Amino acid sequence: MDRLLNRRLVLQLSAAGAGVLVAGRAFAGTVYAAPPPLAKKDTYTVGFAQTGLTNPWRLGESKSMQDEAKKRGYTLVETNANEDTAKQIADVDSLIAQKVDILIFPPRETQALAPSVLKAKAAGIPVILIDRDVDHSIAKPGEDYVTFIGSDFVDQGRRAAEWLTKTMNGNAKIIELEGTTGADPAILRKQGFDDYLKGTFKGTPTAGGPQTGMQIIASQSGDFVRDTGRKVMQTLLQSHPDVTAVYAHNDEMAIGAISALEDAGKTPGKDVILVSIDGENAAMDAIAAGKLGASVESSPFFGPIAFDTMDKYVNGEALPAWIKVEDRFFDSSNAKDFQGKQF
Ligand code: GYE
Repeated sequence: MDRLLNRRLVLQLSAAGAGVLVAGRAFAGTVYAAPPPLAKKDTYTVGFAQTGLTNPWRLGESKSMQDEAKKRGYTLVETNANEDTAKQIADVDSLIAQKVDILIFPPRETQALAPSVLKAKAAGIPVILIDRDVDHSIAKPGEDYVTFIGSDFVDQGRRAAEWLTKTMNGNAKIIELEGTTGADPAILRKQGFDDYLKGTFKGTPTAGGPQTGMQIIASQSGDFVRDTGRKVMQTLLQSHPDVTAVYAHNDEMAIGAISALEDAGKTPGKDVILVSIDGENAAMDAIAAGKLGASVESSPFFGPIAFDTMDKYVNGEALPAWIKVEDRFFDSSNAKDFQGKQF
């Protein structure tokens, strides 16, 4: 996008005295037709509103952001929402009030955090979203925020479904453990997986059409949390003792499900085949032990790419609306090589 043109539009809009409506509240002041510019400086204060620090993935992401900020001599102001969406909204408000130079953060829920992106824009603070995206009907990349850096969640779901279909020879009774309700990865990982089985996958249609033998017998949120995954699995096992496969939207819930299966006297990897997403250390161990079948990678190491993107933005480089992170795949053929090397 042409930054000069953007500045001209900014001037036009501010001259028109336009206001902006954010979640029903009016904001006066400058309205940018593009994300607010960020001037070249020696150092920056970066606001990083983390969703929580309750799993290895989040800890890995925070460390990656902290390490990279340190390396560049930038100040990182990190908040912790303790996996509470209302708290993350308040955290972003407070980072805006502190007038950080830029906000880089993962919106916990795709709709709930979209107005926060618009508020930052109205306050003249550019936003880069990492790992999770907001609803584009409320806030648009390249316009309201700089870009989204993250994985192709739909494709992660598709890859999990493809692996499971092959491994189960097209026949399975599946329990799906969904991530946080309203979170971009939970919505899209479900879409990719379910659509593959229905034969309605968009983009890369399934060669074999609908997988009629692959039945999702229950699908419930485990909030991306290990112990919640264990409890949900424990409950679902009572109504669905005939389960033969589990698709968990992250490794932590798969590991919780493995405990629940073992408690119920089942052998994970034999009686029930599990597939999940992330690629954390505990998943590598579970794959090596034959309990978890496979894990699609979803890397938490956003520090280097997030700060590189920020520098590109400062330099006026054109950026795509989505900076896609490529994901590897872990199964019994390679998990041993990654044990202890992940997060
Ligand atoms: O898969 C999960 C975490 O937003 C992509 O959130 C991320 C997901 C990740 O809690 O483990």
